[in-house]
Amino acid sequence: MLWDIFCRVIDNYGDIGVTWRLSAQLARRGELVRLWVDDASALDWMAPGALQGRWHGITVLPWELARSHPVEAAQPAADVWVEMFGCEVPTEFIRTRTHTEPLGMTKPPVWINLEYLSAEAYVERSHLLASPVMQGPAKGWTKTFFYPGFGDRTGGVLRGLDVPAKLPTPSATQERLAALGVAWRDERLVSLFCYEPPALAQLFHQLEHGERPTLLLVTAGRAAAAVRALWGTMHEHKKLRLHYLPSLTQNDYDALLMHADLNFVRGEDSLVRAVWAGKPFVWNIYPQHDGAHLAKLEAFLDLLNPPHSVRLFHQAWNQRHMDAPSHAPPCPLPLGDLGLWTESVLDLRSRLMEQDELASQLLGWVHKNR
Ligand code: TRH
Repeated sequence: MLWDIFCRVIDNYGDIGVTWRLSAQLARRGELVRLWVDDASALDWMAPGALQGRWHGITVLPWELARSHPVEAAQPAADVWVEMFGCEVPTEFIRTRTHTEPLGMTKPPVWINLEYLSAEAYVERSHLLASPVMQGPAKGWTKTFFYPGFGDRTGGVLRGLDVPAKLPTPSATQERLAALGVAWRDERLVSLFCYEPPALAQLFHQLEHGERPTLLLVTAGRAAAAVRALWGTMHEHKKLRLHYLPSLTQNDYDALLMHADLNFVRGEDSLVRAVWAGKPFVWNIYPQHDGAHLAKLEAFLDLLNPPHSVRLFHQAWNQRHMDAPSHAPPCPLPLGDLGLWTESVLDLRSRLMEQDELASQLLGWVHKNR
């Protein structure tokens, strides 16, 4: 089948990261994807070759083309339209399709609105709800809401083929890190991908004074900027050593999570990868102005059911500067609870392994409803 997948990048890398991952997984199953995106720049490092058409089955196209040259852009007509995260197919593009295929004469595409991931209860209630289009050129057609999620009655999460069956050996880790230009001295390995958590300074203080040396692998972008704001040009202090990573390919980033002892992740896509990596992790949830992210965080923690100390640390890690009391009590990273913490991640991972993953579910549903 031919899929038109539409993505608008709001900020950060999650919108395009999830969209790319879904496109790649569909292509791996023999589907053809036209990926319409308004800002494809992150694909340059996330999936080298994507913009040059070197990924079999996927063509990355500028969103603007679907608007400015809809007649050419819409040819051949796709079987499926996917709107990622509530973005909307350009009206001009829809109009071309409704003009050439007036309602009632030929079939409209299967039209999916793929939503954000959440562990909240509304996901099961809303998954696969139909939404009739009430206005515009496609009036009378139907979109279907597809909700990623963690339960049986949701659309599942993206997986891929690379979930490790066993832990990587130290020599495999050494090799993987060397390939990324990281010299590892057998310290505790921690990866850091975050926004600007006010608790960062406290975490550094704890790791500097810890018993075991730590190598902190700081990802490029906002995490690196937040760390530099604290540490300036310093790279090592007491028991803590920093290594600033370049922007990694998505595959290299996924692999890194499997090799680290502990991962700090954020947003949506890296959270899912952290679960697949099977290592303890801390989630920096994408903050929303109305505070709605806090209920989403709690719902996920209820699902993960980690030790109480991990829940407390998440609450501290996800305080924003404006909410953080200036004399917040110290909330240490619960390194003493790593065993139970890991167990909770592995337990969630095995529950997810039993679930059909997102690309298969989506494909199955589209096949049934064409
Ligand atoms: O970048 P994010 O914070 O994205 C967020 C979320 O998606 C959020 O839900 C959304 O509303 C907001 O953006 C607009 O975090 P996320 O979701 O983990 O996406 C990061 C992507 O970047 C993921 O696909 C992994 C990838 N990545 C790399 O490929 N290489 C890297 O070096 C790093 C650090 C990340």
